[in-house]
Amino acid sequence: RRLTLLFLLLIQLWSCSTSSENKPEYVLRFGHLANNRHGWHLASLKFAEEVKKRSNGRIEVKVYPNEQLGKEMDVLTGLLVGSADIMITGESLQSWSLPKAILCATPFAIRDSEHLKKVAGGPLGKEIEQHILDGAGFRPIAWFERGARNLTANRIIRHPDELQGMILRVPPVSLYVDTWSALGAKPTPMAFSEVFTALQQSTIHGQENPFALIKDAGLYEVQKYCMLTSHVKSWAYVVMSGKKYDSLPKDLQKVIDESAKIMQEYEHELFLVQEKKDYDFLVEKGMEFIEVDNEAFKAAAKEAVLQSFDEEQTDLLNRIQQV
Ligand code: 2Q2
Repeated sequence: RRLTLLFLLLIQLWSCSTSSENKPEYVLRFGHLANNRHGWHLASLKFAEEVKKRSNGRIEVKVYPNEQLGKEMDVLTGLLVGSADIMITGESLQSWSLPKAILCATPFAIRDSEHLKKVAGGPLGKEIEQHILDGAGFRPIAWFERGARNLTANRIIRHPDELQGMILRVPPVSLYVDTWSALGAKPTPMAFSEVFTALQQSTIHGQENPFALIKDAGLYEVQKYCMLTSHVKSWAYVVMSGKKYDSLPKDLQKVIDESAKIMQEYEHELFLVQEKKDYDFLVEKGMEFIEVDNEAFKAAAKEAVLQSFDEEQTDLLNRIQQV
């Protein structure tokens, strides 16, 4: 009998230990605004997989696409109060008293991919990341190059003069509001998850985004034309709650860092092949691509940016353009 008891005890101990192995010590909630076909989503899943593997299951990352954790601005608050832990963000950080954050998406600041890589991945990128961490407690763990933002509408616009009166959805980013106002449109800040319906109901006339989001959010169903304005070449940040990161033991912080690096590389591989595919897809769906007077857009936007920027932002912009 004693043996049986001992045996039962051992069984119990064994099952306890295996169940605690299966149960993660930390669950991290990772939200973003794209849908489950978008590269951001595939990259977040890759991150979750790497984290699980490298932490031996001690950390579980749960990914929430389509603003399921909340609108971008709300998830930023969520990072501070603990209802979210990781998210993809960028220029919207400008609204968090992070003036330097807008340099990741300033109209006509970045020339091409090569330039973008040198800036985002170099000392200026580090400076912006440090500013985001120090100023708001959001810790950038990776950055993703994005396709150029282009304007979509149901009428053709070739020159800024033709923007007069157009109600244009922009993300809640004050530089975007300032720039499009100066160009003659009526910019209306709105969360991304509301854009499709607003276009469908014509409460807004247009929006601007990279091909990837135009495709994955189905915006081509409610927008006929894509104007090749390429007005913003930007990168986004994957940020983690700094408090959450600091609360992890050192070995798990390392797991986060390593997995984030893998996620960043993986996302970039997807991005490189995806842009052309997205373009072809949109053409096939009947979207028409319109050449615009790029010089006119550029001149008007550059002036608006300088009007909107303070000294610190202008200085950073100048340094970016010297890279
Ligand atoms: O149009 C959007 O909402 C996105 O493409 C935004 O540019 C992006 O999410 C930024 O708001 C990032 O802060």
